[in-house]
Amino acid sequence: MTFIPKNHPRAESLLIREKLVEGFNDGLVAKEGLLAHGRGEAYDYLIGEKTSGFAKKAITAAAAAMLLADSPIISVNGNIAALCPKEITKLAKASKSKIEVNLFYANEKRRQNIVKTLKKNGADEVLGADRRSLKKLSGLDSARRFVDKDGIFAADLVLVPLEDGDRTLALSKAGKKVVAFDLNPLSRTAQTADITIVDNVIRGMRLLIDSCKSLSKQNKASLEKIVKNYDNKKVLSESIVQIQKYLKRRAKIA
Ligand code: PTJ
Repeated sequence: MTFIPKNHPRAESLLIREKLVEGFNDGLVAKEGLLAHGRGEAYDYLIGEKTSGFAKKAITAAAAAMLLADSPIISVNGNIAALCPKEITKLAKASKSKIEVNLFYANEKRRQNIVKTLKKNGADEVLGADRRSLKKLSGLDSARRFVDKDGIFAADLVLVPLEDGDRTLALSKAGKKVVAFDLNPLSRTAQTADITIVDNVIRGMRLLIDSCKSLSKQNKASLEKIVKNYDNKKVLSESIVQIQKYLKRRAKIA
């Protein structure tokens, strides 16, 4: 791993980037995943590289929705497997969710590497690797359409961290609630999901685990109230306004 001096002004961002590069070298991340990360970095810069109030609201609603779901599932791609494998397994436990590997750039070796990494980081079971269990999700032409019959296919809530846009709509049309992590509030995923966490998965995932743990002590009625009062359009709009304010400040016209 490249040495990043601790006092480098952008050390944190560079260290996250290194995790991706390491994930690529270890056969977890697709080449295109490195580009996707760069896009995320740009938006992270624009939201101030911190978890804002709008993301915290979405995280609370996401935790409540996951706890209320009958069969929640976390969909894992190469980038998320490289960035937060331990957090995925912790979140699965805290929210009683299943885990499924689902790739856009389908590659058998990479799929197996991701399963191994998740298991090494504490996952009991990882779906999506057994061809005999796969079914087609309708309304989708990409490789992502192949989903496990006992996993994403049967789930009532799917967490899609760091997604390309086409699948969220297909999942929604199939009647599933979709929770997404996406630093780009303008992306199709962000705009289509029921709950969009506009935050870096590196920060937001930990907060989501904590939120699931603390909300698990609450009763069903109060969890339902959190979800009912949540407004994703408003949260997305707040994130766009934050970017606008940031740019105005930098342009010194505010
Ligand atoms: O491993 P695979 O084959 O399933 O492929 C995964 C990628 C990510 C390559 C694939 O899903 C893809 O091409 O995604 P996109 O269309 O580039 O979208 C990724 C979205 O995630 C973009 O909107 C980015 O802004 C956002 N993003 C990138 N890094 C982060 C992020 N959001 C949250 N946290 C990040 N660290």
